Amino acid sequence: MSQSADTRLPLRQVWPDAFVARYRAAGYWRGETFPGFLRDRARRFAGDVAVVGGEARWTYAQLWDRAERIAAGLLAHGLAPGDRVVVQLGNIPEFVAVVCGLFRAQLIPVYALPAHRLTEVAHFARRAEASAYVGAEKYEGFDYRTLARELQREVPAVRHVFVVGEAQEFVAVDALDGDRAALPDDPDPQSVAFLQISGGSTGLSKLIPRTHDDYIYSFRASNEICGIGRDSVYLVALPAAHNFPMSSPGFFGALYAGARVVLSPGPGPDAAFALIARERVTCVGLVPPLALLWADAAAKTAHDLSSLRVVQVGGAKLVPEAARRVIAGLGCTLQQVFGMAEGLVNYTRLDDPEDIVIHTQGRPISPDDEVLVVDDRGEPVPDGTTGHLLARGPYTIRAYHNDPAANARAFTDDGYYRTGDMVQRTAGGYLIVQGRATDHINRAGEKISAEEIEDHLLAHPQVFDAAVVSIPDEFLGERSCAFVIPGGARPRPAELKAWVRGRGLAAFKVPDQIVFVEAFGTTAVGKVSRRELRAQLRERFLAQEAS
Ligand code: OOB
Repeated sequence: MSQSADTRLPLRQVWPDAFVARYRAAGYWRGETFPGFLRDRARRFAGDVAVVGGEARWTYAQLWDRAERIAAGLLAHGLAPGDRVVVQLGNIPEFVAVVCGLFRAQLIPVYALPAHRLTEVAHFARRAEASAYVGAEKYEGFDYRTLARELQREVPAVRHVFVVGEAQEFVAVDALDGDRAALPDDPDPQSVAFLQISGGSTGLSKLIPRTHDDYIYSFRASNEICGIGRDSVYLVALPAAHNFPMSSPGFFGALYAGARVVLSPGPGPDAAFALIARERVTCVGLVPPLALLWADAAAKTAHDLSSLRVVQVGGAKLVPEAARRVIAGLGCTLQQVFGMAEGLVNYTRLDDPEDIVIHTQGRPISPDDEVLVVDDRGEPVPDGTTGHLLARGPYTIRAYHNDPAANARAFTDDGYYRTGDMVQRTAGGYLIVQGRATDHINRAGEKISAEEIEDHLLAHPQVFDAAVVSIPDEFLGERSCAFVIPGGARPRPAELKAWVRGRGLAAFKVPDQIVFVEAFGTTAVGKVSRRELRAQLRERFLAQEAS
């Protein structure tokens, strides 16, 4: 048994009884579990190819066999069901095998992105009370064994490290094996299956507990909306740990359908186009800047992309003109996806008229997704008016893990999640994203909290004050700009950027631009909120740029 098991915070995601009854009666929650459906597909589609990546080409039977081997090996090393395991792997087949193995052993994956560094990974490990970490030997030139060593120094509760590739002093994932008779029965479908990382709000990333029932519903229903069946081939081009390529419909949707999952080592056309041609890929999810890059590259490529049926774009706003370019460039069906790791996902439907596909971010998956658009006082606004988006439903969480302060802010008394997004609803129930109420930067789909980066800048001895804002960017959609009041000698911008990176953060969080100012302006004295201050700085900067 894991020693800490008794003292850790329980993993919970609870809907009120009446909602549980309703979601079951409607057939959304069917009592399926990850190990349950994976075992079933391994039996039914044993010889079909499930996962392709690098040199690997695993059938459903082989994937399940690997998962069981990994599961038994992890338990043999002393992990116990309920233990949380930070998983930081790139788009390699082992990502899928490890996560399926964790599910099989009732261990709880905590998904870190490959871009995350020590500060972030340590935060996830602490918050989740993790006892293990799984990383790769190397991915995109970075050695995760070094990170693992630092992590263990900083968070000693992380007692186990498992490595894909050359493990050095750690345990190799490839060497994992154990007594399969020791594997547990399948879990309670309403129990938490994993912890996802929040993208869409302020401060440090929060942990999102998703249950078997709710998550499986979300990708099973997505399969139907996105046309995923057994003959589909789904390409994971974005980081596999992100909710979009994981479940909208993502690789889990594809595995649920008995389809083929192909992992692209990078999101760019160079890596992806060859795979599309070779594997006859039918569906892929992209963020807007990538979709534009792909649309341009498609005109020039020698690769045959004719198998592509659906290109999904989400994670950040796809403006109408960009949507037109994507449709023209890729010559297949565009599907807009507006989702969040906390739950709610909206899709334009494959048979929607082009006008809707170009101008909206879709409508919710479920008839039981309750979507409210409200003003600052919480009163519903009419269709066509911009307001705050609140959501509640069969796959939207009711609480974050281990974060009462965030829960008090992020959820209403009657259980709606405050998404932080500003939207308009059309008469047909489609949503158009207009912006957001929270101060984060959506940098090509990667979310950066202004507050988090300001904290790191303020720790620099030559920074008196700092405000981080989003600036519209032609390519990224938004880029980050830090306004800095120097304290003493003005540091060089490159120095400040290196400082932020040196604080153990993902590279995408390093400010794209640094602007030194003497003061934050005459109106920005005293009681002005950080939020107003950021807005003022942004406006002044944009006005100056325009003049
Ligand atoms: C996806 O998930 P997260 O958790 O990284 O970020 C959620 C936030 C949303 O609240 C919204 O602010 C923004 O990302 N967002 C969009 C968008 N899709 C996401 N903003 C405008 N237009 C869109 N189409 O990003 C995510 C999760 C599942 C599926 C797709 C995206």
